[in-house]
Amino acid sequence: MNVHVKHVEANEWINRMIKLTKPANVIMIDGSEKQKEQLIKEAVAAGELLELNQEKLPGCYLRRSDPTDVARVENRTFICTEKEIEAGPTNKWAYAPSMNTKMYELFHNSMEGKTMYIIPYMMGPYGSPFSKIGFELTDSRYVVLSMLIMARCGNKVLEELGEDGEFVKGLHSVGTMDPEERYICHFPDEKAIYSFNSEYGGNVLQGKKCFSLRIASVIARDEMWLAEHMLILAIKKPDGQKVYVAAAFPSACGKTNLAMLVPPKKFLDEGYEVTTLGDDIAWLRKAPDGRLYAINPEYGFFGVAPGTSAKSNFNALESTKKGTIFTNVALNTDDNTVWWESLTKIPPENLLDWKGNPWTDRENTKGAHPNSRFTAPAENCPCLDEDFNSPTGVPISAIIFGGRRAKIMPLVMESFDWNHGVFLGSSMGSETTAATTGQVGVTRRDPMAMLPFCGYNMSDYFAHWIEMGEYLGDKAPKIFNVNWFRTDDDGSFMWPGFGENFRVLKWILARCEGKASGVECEIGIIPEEIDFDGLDITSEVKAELFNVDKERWDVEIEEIQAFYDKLDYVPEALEKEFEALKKRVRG
Ligand code: OXD
Ligand code: MN
Repeated sequence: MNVHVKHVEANEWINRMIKLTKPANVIMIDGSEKQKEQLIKEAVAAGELLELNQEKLPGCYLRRSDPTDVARVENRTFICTEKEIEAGPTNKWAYAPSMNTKMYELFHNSMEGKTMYIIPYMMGPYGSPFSKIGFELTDSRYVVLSMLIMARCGNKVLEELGEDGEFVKGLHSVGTMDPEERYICHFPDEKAIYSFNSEYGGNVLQGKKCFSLRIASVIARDEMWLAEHMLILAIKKPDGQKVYVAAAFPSACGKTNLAMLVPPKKFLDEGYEVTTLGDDIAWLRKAPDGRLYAINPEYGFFGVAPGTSAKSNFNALESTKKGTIFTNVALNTDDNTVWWESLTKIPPENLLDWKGNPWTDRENTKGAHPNSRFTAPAENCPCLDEDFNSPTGVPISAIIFGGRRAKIMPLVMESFDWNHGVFLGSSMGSETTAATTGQVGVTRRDPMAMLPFCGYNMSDYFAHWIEMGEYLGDKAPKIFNVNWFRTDDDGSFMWPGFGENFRVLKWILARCEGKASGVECEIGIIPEEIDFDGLDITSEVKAELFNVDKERWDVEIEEIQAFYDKLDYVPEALEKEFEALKKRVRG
């Protein structure tokens, strides 16, 4: 069995992988509707996908995964290099030659009797200097159909690759699903990704976290750009001008909701509009005009279903109404549609839970898995920005960091300058919720929301950010920090969040235009005034949202120190920022 690809190196590698895995069949994914329809037909016949109500949800299917394979597995995700210091203490490292041998053993004959699908895919728009190409060779139809949503795939990609373009190698096999032998391996030196014994999107849709963050972050360091865990959105002002921002939040902080925010009516009436370019990943480069431009390398949304409703995120919900694969949500057997927690207040009567069993114990179990997902085409999104496919990307005016902090962080603040902004990103953290861990309220440091996604040493990553600031000079975006999750003494959220977050964006926008004043405090620049007009909150709450509690900050400083102490080194510029913070807080 062999195939022919025009690209000499790709051709040699693909045929070597065919020899290694020994599939019974090989199919090249061409990106055509016809081939996709055929694969869907086969997947439905094989029971891999369940066809949903095609009148209500055209082109939509339900997938029930192996129950052990429902999320990313950080303890099975490896950065494989020659030296441990290249991966650094925040990554799980493996010695590349040994892991290569392990991969060879695992993949040997792994596709026997199966079909290998060759997916040529592109991260980023066609014809863009930002874009990068990869191949994923997989024996999973579900992965192919998901990749067709999440990335630009097929013949057009091969055309862009030509005979000598660069590409990232990727091999995936479903294996036996043994969680103990699950491997998500990255070889940054070889630009290769191997994933085995999983079909979960965050692990094996290789274009996403594996390529666009872990491998791309290494390429970005070498080529002087940034590959970040960031949403991209546009704010259109009443005068028609657009301002673009990119924002990084750890998982479970409402990134998709912010990306697709609907401003309160008052602002819509004034002529403001928010449009979305991406909800998870941004690639940012200095353009010839000196500014930092961003693209979203992805082509779809891989969103968490529970919590998504017409109220919380109308645009995300609309995006799932056609051509979507739902994974591990509940099935409403009355009309063959889907359901998940909070989609409706009262669950429908006849539901099968995410495992496919009648959902009877509604008190103690969930209908949909808490990490159940929709894989939806971005083109479905009603608020998708007109520049989603723009090869040049969009100029970023502000970078926003954020997390879930009950007491420490103000609703919004601006950094004093780029290096201070990098310090904010490097020390950012988020408090765990009941959904993520048994221990509630523990701060997990997650610098730039990249802790699980940086493909190299975190210290070098911070140094790269500092260098990017020098490279961009006075054209660098401003950096902000936001926190939607401040709580009062009873533990209730003080800020309404969701669409009301637009008020914060509006201040950020005004700061970027030099039109709003701020007040310097110990930890950053907070608003002198923010547009709370029409919002029912007391002046005490308003003040509390920006309060800097010095005693708590004293503890926070110790915690940041403890995190910094775990790193191989802290770049001098960040040490300086940290010392300055200590002085401001402790006097
Ligand atoms: C995601 C994540 O799935 O960040 O996007 O975990
Ligand atoms: Mn993410």
